[in-house]
Amino acid sequence: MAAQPPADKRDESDRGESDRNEGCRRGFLEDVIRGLSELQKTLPCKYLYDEAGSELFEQICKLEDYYLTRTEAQIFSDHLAEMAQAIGPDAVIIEPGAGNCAKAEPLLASLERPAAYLPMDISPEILLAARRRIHTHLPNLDIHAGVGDFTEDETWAAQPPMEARRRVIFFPGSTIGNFDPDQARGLLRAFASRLNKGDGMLIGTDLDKDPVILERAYNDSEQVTARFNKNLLTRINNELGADFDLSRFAHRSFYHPLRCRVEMHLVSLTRQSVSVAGRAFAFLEGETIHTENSHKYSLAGFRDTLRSTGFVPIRHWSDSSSHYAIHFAEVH
Ligand code: AVI
Repeated sequence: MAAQPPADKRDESDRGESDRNEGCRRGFLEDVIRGLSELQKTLPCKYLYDEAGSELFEQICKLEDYYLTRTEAQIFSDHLAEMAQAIGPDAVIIEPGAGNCAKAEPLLASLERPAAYLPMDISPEILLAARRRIHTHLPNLDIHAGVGDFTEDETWAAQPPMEARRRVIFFPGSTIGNFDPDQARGLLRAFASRLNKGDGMLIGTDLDKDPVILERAYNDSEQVTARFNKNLLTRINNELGADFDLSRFAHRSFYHPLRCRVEMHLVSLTRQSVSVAGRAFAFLEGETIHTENSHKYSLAGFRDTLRSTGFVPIRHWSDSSSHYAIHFAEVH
């Protein structure tokens, strides 16, 4: 059994935990009220990932129709040695939004004398389990897990200062695609500002392609993506006392060619009113809640984005169908 703090300290830390939970709930409620009050109703995609949503996302990653995860994994396994060479020896690897750190582990194992690994994630449990697992395979690697939201300064400020020949941000999974282009540039500029000249970034991006392939990936035949999308309404019902009737909403994803993105929506199947924490929101039949954007980049377009945010694109690796790319860039 894990050691417990003394009872008085436990009360204090329980209170801290419940204050944090209450703060999170309040932030969630504010975002939901704000999003549902807009002309085009929206909900921030970060709320898709509660426990059930994260499990559904893991299932999505294994789907035949969702080519992104396996294509990225194939590129990593085909080119790991070249990536390790591009990064070079004695590097500190920083991974914002690391989750279970599964993608970093083979990379760390192929690096020459990695100086340290700094994964960041909002879930302390997932980070601790990952640290334990990596430690058994790479016992000499220094691992400092940072708990927090990687878009916030305090999460970065809590990192230990590290002497290293080079620091490299590792940002796989096409997570950058879920940020609108302005936000994506803001995030990349923030990454560059946390690094020094000559430091690096290894980042995965899904590439623009035939809309049929894209739409299949986000409307999979097993309907897992539909469950992932609708789980957001279940979460709002459970956590915010709402009364969304899931049978009156449908999942819809489509490619928007001018914006080069797949949009995910929840469509109201009838005219209806939904109550969230005592506030009523009216829906017309066919009206949607926009729940996610997944931007698709061209190779040249993403290299331009890198150049405009403080990086120099050094090289990239892709699959034979050019469905996905992993870029290595340095800070200039
Ligand atoms: C996490 N992210 C990169 C996924 C994507 O493809 O945009 C999330 C996702 N949404 C629906 N399917 C997968």
